[in-house]
Amino acid sequence: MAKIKQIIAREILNSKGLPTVETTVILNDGKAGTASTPTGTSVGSYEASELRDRDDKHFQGKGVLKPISNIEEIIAPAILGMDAAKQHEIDKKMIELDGTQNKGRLGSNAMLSVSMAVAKAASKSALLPTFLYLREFINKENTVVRIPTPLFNILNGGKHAGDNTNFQEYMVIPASSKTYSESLDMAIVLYNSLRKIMEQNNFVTLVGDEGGFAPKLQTNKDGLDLLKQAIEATSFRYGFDVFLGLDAAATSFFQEGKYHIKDKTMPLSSDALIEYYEELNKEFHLLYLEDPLAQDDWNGWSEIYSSISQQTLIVGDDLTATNPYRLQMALDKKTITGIIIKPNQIGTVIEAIAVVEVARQAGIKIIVSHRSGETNDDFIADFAVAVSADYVKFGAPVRGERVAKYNRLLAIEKEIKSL
Ligand code: 2PG
Ligand code: MG
Repeated sequence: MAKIKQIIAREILNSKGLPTVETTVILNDGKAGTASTPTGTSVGSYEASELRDRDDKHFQGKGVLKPISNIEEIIAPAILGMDAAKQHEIDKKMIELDGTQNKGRLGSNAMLSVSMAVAKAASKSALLPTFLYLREFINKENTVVRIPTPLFNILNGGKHAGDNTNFQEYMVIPASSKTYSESLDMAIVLYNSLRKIMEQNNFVTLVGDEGGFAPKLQTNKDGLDLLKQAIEATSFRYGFDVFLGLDAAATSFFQEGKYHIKDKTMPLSSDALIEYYEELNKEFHLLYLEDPLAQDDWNGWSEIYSSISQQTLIVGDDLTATNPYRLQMALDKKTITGIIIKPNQIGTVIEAIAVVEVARQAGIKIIVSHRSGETNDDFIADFAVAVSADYVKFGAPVRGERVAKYNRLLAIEKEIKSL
């Protein structure tokens, strides 16, 4: 039983040059854990609130000295001396200290970095890798320890790439029968194949926030065409070895009741956008479709569920925001067959696990996801394996902050084999 002895918080930069919170938790047995929080670019309205200083003289108002002082002056005094293995009690204590619905007082960035650092330190104390330690906190019934199938976002769009397209993420998805290392190898073959196709078509091969290529395209459909060509230029069979998926992130192109996409000259109603997805689906047989509609377009979500959820996973991200109330609404209204889990959308490890449990009970797929603004922290790789997620979404298989997670999964894959 190791107790929390010291907590140190500091300001660091994320992959987009934005300050973020990193916390080290030191226990009285000498073990320590360090964790930092990611930040989204397409942030939904129902996410827990990240605290920033708004002091123009420090990192252009984006500094995080306030959440850091909240850790040092409010959270630390309350949890020093607590047993680090009591993750429920520690997270609950922070939730009480915050006292708001959206973590607006202490900041989700402050709370999550402490929550994850506690879990990392406690797992070291327990002499367990974090992915095994965290299983203590899940309902293990009907779960297995395995690596989730990765979704590789190899073409970046929307807010992650200067609005080159409206859809945000174009993903290749290896068949779930592949081992994780085979999937990673496949992702690299496909990534390099896409680069070649782009070079042949005179596109610049610069990359977006998540490491995927970010060509300026005429239409959103062009992105799917490029991915299909990239697959066809390899020995992988489209629809057998590899599938396509999209995160439309539709909230970001929804204005004044209409969806604005460059494929059509006029803005689209919800029904018209759904028809367009149906058309795309006939051609590309999408395995995965995230945030096809805006975060409050409940009717649209019910419609698309009725129309294509038999063939395609319909996944909530901005819609559900890793929030138990939003998830319950989404289930009651029959809108999703999968949910994105981002611990920073809710703010503590235990609350994120609670959302996973509800999703699993409901029989929908669980996708653990990074954010576009990441650090090299690899906690979510362990978290995804611990909660027995179906999929992980960590971006393209390039750039340090993405590769940190993919490489951690390689290490876990090897550890699992020796269990
Ligand atoms: C998403 C995420 C991660 P962001 O929409 O799924 O890919 O993007 O972190 O910008 O919200
Ligand atoms: Mg998303």
